[in-house]
Amino acid sequence: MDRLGSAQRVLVIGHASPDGDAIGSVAGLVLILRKQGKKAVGCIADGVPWFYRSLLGEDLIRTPDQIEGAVFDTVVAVDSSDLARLGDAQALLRGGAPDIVLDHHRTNRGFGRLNYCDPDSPATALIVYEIAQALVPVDVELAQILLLGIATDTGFFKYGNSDHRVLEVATELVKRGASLQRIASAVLENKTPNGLKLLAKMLDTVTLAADGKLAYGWVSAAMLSETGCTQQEAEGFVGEVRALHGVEVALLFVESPPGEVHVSLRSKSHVDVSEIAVELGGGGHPRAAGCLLKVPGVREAVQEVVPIAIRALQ
Ligand SMILES: [Mn+2]
Repeated sequence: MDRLGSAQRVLVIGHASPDGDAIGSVAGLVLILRKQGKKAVGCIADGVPWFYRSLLGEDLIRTPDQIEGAVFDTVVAVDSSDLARLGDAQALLRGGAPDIVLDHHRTNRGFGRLNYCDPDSPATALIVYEIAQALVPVDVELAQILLLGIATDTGFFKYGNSDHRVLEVATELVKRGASLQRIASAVLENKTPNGLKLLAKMLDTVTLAADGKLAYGWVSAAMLSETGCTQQEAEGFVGEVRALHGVEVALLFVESPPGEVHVSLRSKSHVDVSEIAVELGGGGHPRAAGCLLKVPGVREAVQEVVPIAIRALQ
């Protein structure tokens, strides 16, 4: 915190393929620093997906090429468990490491010069809220962006991490003018007709194993090109697989670009899927984790990951 206090020109980086918590934490911290009179800007490798854009100011988060050459005295990485998660934004780091890491992933590798990681915090945005409370007034703009991070990382207050503290903070943010309805509409009601066609194709692949305790499905590069979709449109598909009654572990394999397969791992009650993800070079939380495999295709990824998941269920 002292380190952040002395900073004057700050770059805040979130992870590539950002979720609501990455966006909320980056934009929230940038707003706090600007309210303190500092120069601050956010950066996310792939930029902000279109459906989040109605929820935050345009000048808060840039892509790496938009801020190349700018000078910062402090770089903060948020909601990211390791350096590789920053994607192309790694090029902006001096000496190959951020000055400060703020995170809540149990699998955080401590890749910053200073590291603050609270695995008991349901969202990095909740940590940012605590920073805001100590430093600046939480106005409607800041409240909205922090509620985005908290709502999305708790599955809109239905995951096991939605404790009374989360609901109290959410209540406080709503009191300050944040709209849960706007967030839910932007995040959950953004499907395209092509995205629904892709979902239908994915549902067709769903396979059960381990006496119905494991379910997995996939999206191949061919399925993406046949439906004219990007990987972004498969976001959330793993939740459809986990929704099956009796399933403890759900896996979704997404091949994009060809030669790379993103694996999303989810569990319902007791299997720690972050251990599986770490074994495969990724990271995450006990109930939600991910990893990236360099394999020829979805079939090879399934062959590699499914036996590990079956073992974890035994
Ligand atoms: Mn998070």
